[in-house]
Amino acid sequence: MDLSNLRVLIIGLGRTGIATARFCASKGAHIMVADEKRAFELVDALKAISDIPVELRLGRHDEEIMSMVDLVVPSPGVPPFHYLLRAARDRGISIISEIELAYRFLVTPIIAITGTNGKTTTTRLIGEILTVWGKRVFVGGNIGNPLIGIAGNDHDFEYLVVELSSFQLQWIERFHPCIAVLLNVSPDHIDYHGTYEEYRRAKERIFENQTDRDGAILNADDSAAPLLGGKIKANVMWFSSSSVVDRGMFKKGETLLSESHQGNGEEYPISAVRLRGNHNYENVMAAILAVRRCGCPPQVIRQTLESFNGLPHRMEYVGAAEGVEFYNDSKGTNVDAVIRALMAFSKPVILLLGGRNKGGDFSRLAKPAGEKARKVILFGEARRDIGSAVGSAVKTIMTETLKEAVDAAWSSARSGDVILLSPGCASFDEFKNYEERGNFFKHSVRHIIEHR
Ligand code: UMA
Repeated sequence: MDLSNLRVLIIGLGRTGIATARFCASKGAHIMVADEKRAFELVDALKAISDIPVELRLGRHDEEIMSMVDLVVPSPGVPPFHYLLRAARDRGISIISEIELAYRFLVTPIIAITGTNGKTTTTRLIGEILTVWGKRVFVGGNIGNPLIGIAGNDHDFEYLVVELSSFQLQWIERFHPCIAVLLNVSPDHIDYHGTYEEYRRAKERIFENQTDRDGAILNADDSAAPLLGGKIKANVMWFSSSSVVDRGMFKKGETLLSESHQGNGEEYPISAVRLRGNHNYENVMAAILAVRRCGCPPQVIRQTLESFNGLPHRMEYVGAAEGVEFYNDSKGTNVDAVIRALMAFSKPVILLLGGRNKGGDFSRLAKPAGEKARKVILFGEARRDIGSAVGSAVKTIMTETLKEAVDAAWSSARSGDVILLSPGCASFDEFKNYEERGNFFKHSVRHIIEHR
């Protein structure tokens, strides 16, 4: 792809927009950057591009700018119905995501991971196993370091392990991973995609450009996967935490077993895996299938699994006080993640739920919350919506902020309880992101532990 003198409109000046602008500038494109924010809200971002020639369009602007554009690269957070994207479509202007643009300049094999939940854990685990094996690996994407950051500069890597979101996949054309993993799909980001079907369609595009030389890894417990598996051109491998699969991996008792048509199975004892919970065993199986396809020896995998601790803000143990344990699952921003988190505990749970509603169907929480939670503490913008969906199944307490929710949880906890922040919502009503929310929770918990 020749970017020289191409007129590129980048929408959004966050991490993706900055990296894309820098890359396009290095290739001699004419760059225009549009962002809804004003200059005073973008001070750091503007500093990050101050040394490259960029035409800025801040705040809301006229769709007429499209008459000056050959290519549009929207940041992931820009929804498909955004007025500038609509205007670009109407004029037949090409729209591609940053991962698609990066792909055109990459030479290293890509292992791509998507799914509603577990993608960061699986991405990091694959990266870790390959690194322990001695490979030179880039780990990035939706994790926080955009793929475009290494475009044209990836010759020294042997694998690119990339977490992808539906936002990034919806604007691909040729993007082609040699191994693609779809961990699971459950309703999320409906406010952005419009419908669950659109969200799912975007995720499934991860397999779109694969050929019979590639590997596709799918969850056999996902009811829509058999139909999808039949349409994929790549070699499909399955994983399941509930039933036997004939090509791939499954959980049997306390062992993760792999099966292949050749009958040369392998065993990975769960006792040697640090991560806990069926959802994590699924992530582990998907990771094992991916690295085995790369030829990584089982002993390297076992060795890595014994030391891989998981990630902050994902079912992270924070500490205990007076027999009450605290867990931070701030990354649990959708209903399915909350259900998975609840299912991992056998002790009574006091669940902290709330934040900004992303269009989640909270009624699905009523049954699992009724079974597993002794109380649900509601907070944030979505508290009333969630309260009316789960209130008949479990005792709820209404608070406004996360701080009040933590205090209410601690006041009502008894020895033997688990206090779990798994909010099922986005954080943006009160925090910058889920990390800031999780750190705030951990700080509040440590304060309780130290001052009780
Ligand atoms: N903006 C507009 N108009 C809009 C939307 C956004 O002008 O309609 C502007 C904002 O004012 C802001 C900029 O765009 O200045 C932000 O762009 P962005 O929201 O795409 O954020 P980035 O900083 O580029 O981060 C993105 C991903 N963000 C989202 O998908 C929302 C990051 O994933 C990712 O780490 C980063 O690219 C690098 O690839 C975060 C995320 O929450 C972690 N992802 C979702 C998830 O995991 O569930 C998909």
